[in-house]
Amino acid sequence: MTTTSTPSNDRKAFYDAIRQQHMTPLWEVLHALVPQQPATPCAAALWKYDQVRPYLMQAGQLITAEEAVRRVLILENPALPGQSCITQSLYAGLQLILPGEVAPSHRHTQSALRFIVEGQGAYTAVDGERASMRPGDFIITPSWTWHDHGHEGTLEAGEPVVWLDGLDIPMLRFFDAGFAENHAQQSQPLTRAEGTSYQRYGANMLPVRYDAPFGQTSPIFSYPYERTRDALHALERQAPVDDWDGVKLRYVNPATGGSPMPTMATFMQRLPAGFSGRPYRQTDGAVFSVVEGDGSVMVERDGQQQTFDFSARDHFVIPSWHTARLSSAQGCVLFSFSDRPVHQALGIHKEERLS
Ligand code: GTQ
Repeated sequence: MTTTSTPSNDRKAFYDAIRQQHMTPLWEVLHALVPQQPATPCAAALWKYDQVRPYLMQAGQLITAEEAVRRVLILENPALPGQSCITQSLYAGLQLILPGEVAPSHRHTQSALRFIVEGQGAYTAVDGERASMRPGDFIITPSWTWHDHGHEGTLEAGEPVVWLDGLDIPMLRFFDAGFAENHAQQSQPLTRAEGTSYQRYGANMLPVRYDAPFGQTSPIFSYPYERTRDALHALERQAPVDDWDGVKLRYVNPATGGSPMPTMATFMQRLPAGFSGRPYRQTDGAVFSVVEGDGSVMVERDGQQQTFDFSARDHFVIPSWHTARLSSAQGCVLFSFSDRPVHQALGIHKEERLS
């Protein structure tokens, strides 16, 4: 039951009186506090890369990576302007690094993922080891690990490198649990050869005395696209394709089978050519980066329907409990991330696959 939305004068006077005591009546807000189903303030949205890219390059002329610390254009949910978030719990941005630049080393309790969108020649260094960035690679920065980004190309021959940053910034803000500090050096000292972590933890094997170097976070910090892509394409040829997802895999922490980070799950999916997906909705709002190909997503909530046509390097967000239906005429590959591990840890994750 909801109460009347226009309280009587008696009640208004009462509310004014109790406000002095920093109290407010539950019955005026109960229906909003405990909704019958998720009622996110977020909107579905699409960022077309050909419209976004010129601004990224303009940012490259306006400020250096060093001065900016991180030269990023935040993807803000259009319904939450000024809040630096793409959903209520997730942050997303597009970061640019130019040949010769360094984004100085720091660490923070926020976990980060990088999904490489374009360009060659950049690297990120995490906890003493570098990972080269190639388009489609998924890289993580575990909570409280030193990280800096750089580009080894020359101004004449190098390419700009752009990646999607996904962080749990709003979650840590919500919990008031954020800490950060800067490294004494621009680039942290390297203590391991590139690829060491992948050899150690990424060959379906683990060191005999596995030491969980990053706690619950995956010890692999670069998941190369080449392997993911091969897996998806082989599965498309030789195994049944899911009617809702196409061929969809989740990235794992190989030591636990859980998500690569405690707060964020990541996925890669292939929609075969001619795929026309069935509708689904989930409590975890998800952010997508289009890796290859093109397609469309129909998003619906409360009878309001939108269709986004996407192509490679576009980004879009499907908020909580919005019904989505993916399709692709020519086939495509989609990376996505969400806060699902938190929903699952709390026992509140819900998914509906509709027909
Ligand atoms: O690369 O460390 O987009 O600290 C936002 C905050 C990137 C990063 C962001 C960050 C970073």
